[in-house]
Amino acid sequence: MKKIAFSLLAVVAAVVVVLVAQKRPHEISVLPLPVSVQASGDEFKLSASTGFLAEGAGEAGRIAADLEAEFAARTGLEFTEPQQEGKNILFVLEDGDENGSEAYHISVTKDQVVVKAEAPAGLYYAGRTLGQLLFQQGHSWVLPTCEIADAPRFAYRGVMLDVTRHFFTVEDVKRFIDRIADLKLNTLHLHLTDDQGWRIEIKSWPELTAVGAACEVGEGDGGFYTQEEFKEIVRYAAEHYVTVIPEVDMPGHTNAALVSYAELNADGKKKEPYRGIKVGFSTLDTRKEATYRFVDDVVREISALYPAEYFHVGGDESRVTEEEDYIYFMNRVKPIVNKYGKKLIGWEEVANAAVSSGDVIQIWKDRQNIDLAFSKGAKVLISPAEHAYLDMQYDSTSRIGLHWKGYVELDRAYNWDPAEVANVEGDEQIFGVESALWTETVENFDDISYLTFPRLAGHAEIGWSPRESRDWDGYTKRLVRYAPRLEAAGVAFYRSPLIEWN
Ligand code: TNX
Repeated sequence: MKKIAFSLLAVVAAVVVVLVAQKRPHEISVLPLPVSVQASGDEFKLSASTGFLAEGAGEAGRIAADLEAEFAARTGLEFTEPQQEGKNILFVLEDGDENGSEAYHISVTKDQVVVKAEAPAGLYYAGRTLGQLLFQQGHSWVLPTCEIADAPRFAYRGVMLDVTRHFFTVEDVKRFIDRIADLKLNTLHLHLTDDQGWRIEIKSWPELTAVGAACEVGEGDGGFYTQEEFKEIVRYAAEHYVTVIPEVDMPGHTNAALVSYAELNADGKKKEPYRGIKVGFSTLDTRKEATYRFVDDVVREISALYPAEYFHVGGDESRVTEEEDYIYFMNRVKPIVNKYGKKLIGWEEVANAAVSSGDVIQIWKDRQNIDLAFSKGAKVLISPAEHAYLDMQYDSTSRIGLHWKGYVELDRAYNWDPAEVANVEGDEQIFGVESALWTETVENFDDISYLTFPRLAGHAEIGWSPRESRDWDGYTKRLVRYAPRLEAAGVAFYRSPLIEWN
C-alpha cells in the first residue's frame, strides 16, 4: 500500500515538473528598467471579460480606456462590458506616493491587476509598463504576476527635434511623440528656427513664414506650423504626458529671419535663403531696437501657445556676433522671456551672459561651461554630443548622419552618466537629460527612425532608471525584447551589429 502511494506520488510529482517546465516562467523585461521588479511566477490571464476600470472618471478613465484599446488591438480580444466582480485591471489615483507625480506601483496577481499612482502621469507610465509585460502563452494572453515599484531618476527627460534643416509635418511629430512617450520621455524640445527655415507662424511678423519658411537643406519646399497647428502638437503631446518646449535660436542661426526682414540686418539688406549645412555665419543686429521689438513679439506670441515653464532661446554658435554684443543681447532677451511668464533655457554659450538660478544651461560640448553655469546658480541640462546626439553616425557605413563628434554606436550612446559628465556627486544640480536630433541629413520619418532608434531607448534608460542598476548586458537584453514594439509601430530602426536581435 505504502509502495503504491509512493509511486503515485512520484508520478504526480513528475507530471507537475513537466507542466511547470512547459509553462516556462516569463522573464520580465521592461525598458527603461524600473526601480524594482519582483516576479512571483504565476500569471493573470486576459479574457474578453477583463475590465479596464478606473476609480473616478477623468484622466484615470481615459488612461484605462487607452490601454484597453491597445490590448484589444494586440490580442484581438473584444472586451465586453466590465463586470465589477471579474478579473479586472484597476487604475487607482491615490495620494501619498513620495516619489512624485510620475511614480507608479503595479501589482499583478492571478485574480487582478492593480495600478496605483499619485497622479495621472504615473498611471500613464504604468500603462506603458503593462504594455511590455503582456505576452502570449499558448492560446492565451497573460501578464506575469509581479510587484513593480517605479519612479524616474530625473524629472526632465527630453529629446530635441530639429524641424528647421528639414521640415516635418504635424503627423510626423505626433508619430515621434508616440514613440518617445512609450519610453517614458516627458519633454519634446522643438528647434523651430534656424538659418534654413522659420517654422512657426508669428502674426505680427508675417514675412517670417511667407518668406522665411519656404526653404530647407537641399531642394525641399520647407514649411511651417500655424499657431493652431502648434497648439495641436502641444495638446497631443500633453495627452501623452509630454511637455513641448519651443526654441527660437538667436542671435545666430537666424538667416531665415534675416531673409524675411531687411531691418533685422546690420546693413539693412535682406539676406539670401540658405540651403547648405554650414553653421555660425548669421546674426541679428544686436544694437538695433527693431531687433528687440522683434524678439518681444516673437516671445510674446509663442509663449501664449503652450503651458510649459520654459522658453529656449538657443544662443549657440553665434560666431559672427562680437562677444560683448552677444552678452548684451542675451541680457536683454532674458527679461523679455521672464516678462511673458517663462524661464530661460539656452545652449551652453548662454552661460557667458547674466544667467542665474532658475535658468537652465544646455550642455553639448564644453565641460567648462558646466562650472560657469554652476557658479551662477543655474542648473544644467545634459546633452553631450559624443553620447546624446542622435544625428551622429553609428559608424562609417551609416547611410545618413554627421560625424563631427565621432561615431556613436549603441554602446557609446548608453555607457555614460549625466552626473559623471557634470562631475557632481548627487543629481540636484542636474536639470535633466536630453537627446538631440539635428536634421541636416534627415528627410523623412524613416530617417528619423533610423537615427533615433534604438539609441534613444538607451538615453531614456539613463534618464529614468537608477544609475546603480543599469548595465550594458541587461540593457541589450531589454532592447531585444523591446524591438517588436518598434516593429509594430513601423519604426525602421538601426539593427546594430552589437546586438543579437531575434
Ligand atoms: C551643432 S549643437 C549645432 C547645430 C547643428 C549640429 C549638427 C548645437 C547647439 N548646434 O546647429 O545642427 O551641430 O550636429
